[in-house]
Amino acid sequence: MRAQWFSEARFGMFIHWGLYSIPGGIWRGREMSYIGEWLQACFRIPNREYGALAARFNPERFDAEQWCRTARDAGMRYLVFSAKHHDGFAMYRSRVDSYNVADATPFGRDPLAELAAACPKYGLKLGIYYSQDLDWHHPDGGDPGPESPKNHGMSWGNDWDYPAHRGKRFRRYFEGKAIPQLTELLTGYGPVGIMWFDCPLTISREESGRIVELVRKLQPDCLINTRIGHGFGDYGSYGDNQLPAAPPEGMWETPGTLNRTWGFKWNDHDWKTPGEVLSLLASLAEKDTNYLLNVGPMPDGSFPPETVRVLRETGKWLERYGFAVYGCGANPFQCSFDWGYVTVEQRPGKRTRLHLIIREFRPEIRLYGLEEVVVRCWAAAEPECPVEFGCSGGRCLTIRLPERLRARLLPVVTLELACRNAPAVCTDLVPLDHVLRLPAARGTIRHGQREAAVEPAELRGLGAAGERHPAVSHCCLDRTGNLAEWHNPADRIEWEAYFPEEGRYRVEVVTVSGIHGAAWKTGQKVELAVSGDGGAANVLVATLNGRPDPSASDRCYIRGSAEAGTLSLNGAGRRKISLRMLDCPDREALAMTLAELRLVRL
Ligand code: FHN
Repeated sequence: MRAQWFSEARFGMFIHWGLYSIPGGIWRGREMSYIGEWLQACFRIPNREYGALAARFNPERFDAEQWCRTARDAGMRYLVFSAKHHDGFAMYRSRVDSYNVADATPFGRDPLAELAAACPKYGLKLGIYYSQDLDWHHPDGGDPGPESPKNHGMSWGNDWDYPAHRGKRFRRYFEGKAIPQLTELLTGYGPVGIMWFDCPLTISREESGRIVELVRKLQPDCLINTRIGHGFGDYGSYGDNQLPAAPPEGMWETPGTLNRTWGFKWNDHDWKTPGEVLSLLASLAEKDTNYLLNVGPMPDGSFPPETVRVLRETGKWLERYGFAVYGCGANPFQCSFDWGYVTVEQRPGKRTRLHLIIREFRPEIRLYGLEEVVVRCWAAAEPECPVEFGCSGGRCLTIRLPERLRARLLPVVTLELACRNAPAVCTDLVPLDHVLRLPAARGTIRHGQREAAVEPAELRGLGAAGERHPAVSHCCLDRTGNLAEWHNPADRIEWEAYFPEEGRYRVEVVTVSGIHGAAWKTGQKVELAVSGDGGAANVLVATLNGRPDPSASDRCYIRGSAEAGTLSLNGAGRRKISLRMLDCPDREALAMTLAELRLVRL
């Protein structure tokens, strides 16, 4: 299978490097707050001035082998290099346009050619980023025009050098620059593993399709991400730094920043710690999703020292625990766990293994619903130490974590099962450690009396360029497994769950923000009804009053939660739980994206 390497790889290096790396977020003494590679649009720098940066581009420390070695030693299996970003400056030797790194700079070399030569030596697949739509240097580069929403107050297209929107003919750019440059990239650099496209804002369906055909013709094994636009592509790109809530269908990838920018910025020191990066990697691995982690090299061609430090740690961890990530499948349980992550390793002809990647140490952890016999349980490479486990009633498996794991960074405990195939897991939702988690992705969504079917077309494929969801009349499960755009009082979500004990429960509504909104937005009035076992429904009406989740580490799609009061349940048993939006005071600002409902036993 041509995509097998991708699903096994799990971890790749994204590289944003260009003229923008020289000013590094500061232009004429003014500092930008947005991502560094958007410098030209942010300060509306004319091409003549921005292009003059080329005369200063001479990265004497650039060493393609060193970059590839760092990626390999970090445990990465592929690399995606920005051959042309929105500024239109080619970071390779282009015969089509002299606005390129080899012809316009004193450096005079072709970094892409050097990377293409180095990648195979370090076992890396080469991927190429190409901004197929936006091109601020070309007079006809993609421009949604003055009427369209801006990107953080900036124009998507170059309306400072080329303000006459009506005169722009995207076709001229497409035929004259994009297609010829893509042909160069696909013919001049050996095998390309991925063509990574971005921001399909104005490109037509026919044009996206043309690019796909070109890639297929010139490099039949090359994968294409869905940001090519119009539903094309071999694998899905989540939004930047976006975390899916549940394993998706098909192959996916999340591109993520190590600080708050893609292109280098002198003053961005908000680095994720190795623990945060590894948690994100494990969280994505348990959703069967790859992590494309960004590096923004400095103007001298070296990686920022903080980047190198973090990558060294990911490398150490993956050397020890990579077996729990590479080639492993998604968490088979109904929920994710507060203590960490679960992946499945299926080995041809051998017993299946479950790997528990522990983010927060607890003396005991529990798994509910495993319908397979556990043969053996151990903690890897400690040196290997046996781990006690036992059945604590029903389908609940208790695993006692050895004390010596407490001080380790995300240690891994492995359960070997008797089965040799995908483990059977029961689909019941039950409280675990006194918390009943009801993920949106496991609920049944109803629009009035109707059960909601699939994601409506308006929402499909969104998020690639950080777009806001368009106004839709009903909520729906989005591609990340969250219930998005909930403002309609006719909508509700229902779950069936089993309560082993009666008692009082605190109700928490866990939400997630898009990049435009706060997750803990408050003011929505919701109704929670719990019914079953013949008795009258137990109803709670509450106005949400939320707060951000302090442990949210993704910094972009931030989770938050709101308490909705307490609820008493008389008697144990099976219950139907239904959550309804009674009133959403400001649909534009307060539409809710529900991640899960939590009932915490008091
Ligand atoms: O606008 C770009 C941005 O500069 C960066 O390249 C990211 C990486 O995923 N993609 C776009 C925004 O989503």
